[in-house]
Amino acid sequence: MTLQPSGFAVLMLLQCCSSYKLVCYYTNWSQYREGDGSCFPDAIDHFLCTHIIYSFANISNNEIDTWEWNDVTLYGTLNALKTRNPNLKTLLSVGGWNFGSQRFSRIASNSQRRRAFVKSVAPFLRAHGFDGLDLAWLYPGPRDKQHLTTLIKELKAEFTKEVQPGTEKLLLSLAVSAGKVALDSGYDIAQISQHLDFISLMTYDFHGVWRQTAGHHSPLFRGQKDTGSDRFSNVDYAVGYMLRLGAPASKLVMGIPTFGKSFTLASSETRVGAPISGPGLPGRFTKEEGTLAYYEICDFLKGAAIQRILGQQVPYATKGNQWVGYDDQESVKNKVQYLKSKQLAGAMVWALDLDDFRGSFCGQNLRFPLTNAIKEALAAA
Ligand SMILES: *[C@@H]1O[C@H](CO)[C@@H](O)[C@H](O)[C@H]1NC(C)=O
Ligand SMILES: CC(=O)N[C@H]1CO[C@H](CO)[C@@H](O)[C@@H]1O
Repeated sequence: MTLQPSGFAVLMLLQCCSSYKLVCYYTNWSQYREGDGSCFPDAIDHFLCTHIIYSFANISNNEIDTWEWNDVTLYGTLNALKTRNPNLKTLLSVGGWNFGSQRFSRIASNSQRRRAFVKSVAPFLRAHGFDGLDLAWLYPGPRDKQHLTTLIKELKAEFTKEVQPGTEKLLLSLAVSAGKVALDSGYDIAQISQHLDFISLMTYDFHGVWRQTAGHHSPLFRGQKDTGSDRFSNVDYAVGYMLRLGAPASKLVMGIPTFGKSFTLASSETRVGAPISGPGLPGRFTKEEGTLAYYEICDFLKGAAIQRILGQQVPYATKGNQWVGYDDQESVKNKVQYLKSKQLAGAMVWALDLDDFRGSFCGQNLRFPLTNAIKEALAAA
């Protein structure tokens, strides 16, 4: 095969101007963490991410609404970052775990309620200075599949209609489960992809206490002992599956966690697959069993034994009866290499407030060490 000069020129053009997305979530509840855990949007470096997503907004009387008493203030703080970086895009995410799936079902399945919601979104986003909406319906079930597609189509149509001269069209994104069962039951990926600007694949939380053994929650590749349905529980499988389902690589954003999942070991065994008795102890700041922020992990690593899971290309650490699988600068860089090799649109980070956003826990005096490592790897040739 010979490369025509014109084809070559097009190729050069594409390479010269392509840039990866770095989509970063900020959570509304991180402000309430104690002491150094407390994170407000003004802690965010305005050049760190290409997109920042504020989570979560509520839906009240079928209309998009705030969640926290001070959300409007925080929306302002976040969107003020754009005065210092005019290329930064901000989105508001609606839904989340506490919101639940049922309330989304109710709205999406009824044309009047759907209409009310769709109509409410653009004015709300514009009033608060956002550039788009992120849907965090966790998770649509089999009966929601068609309704989700309709909801997305109608939002897209409304955003298209809403554009005025001098304003840019509002962005529309969707956070999607990376679990095969959830993907099969809840989403018509080929259909919805057409109407979304990007899709954030939540490629983490693959391993939890339900598996009754210690294992990494966001391994890049399948583990040696992952048989049966466990063979779907890794980043590589989820990305490949999304592409096979018809998600264009150019719209797919791969999730990278700045948190780890921890377990309490049941015996003196500490390797991957060791028996566990339950989730790990809560972190000093995040106070949730089984989950640790990267900055809490940095503390944990002092005096811990650190191992890398060779085939899965991620680290874990053990200390006493605690076991934590997490990502570090090396593993996130490696994940970025991977997503580039698949020509994906970029990386998504959950969440900025779980990275070492003060730069005071993980050494190096570097704020956002993991997100910065992702940014650098995306920018590298
Ligand atoms: C979210 O909306 C629901 C439905 O209107 C309402 O009951 C709930 O109180 C709202 N939550 C908050 C935190 O405002
Ligand atoms: C949607 C959502 O999870 N909102 C959270 C905002 O923060 C408060 C904590 O203060 C949570 O209770 C909400 O659930």
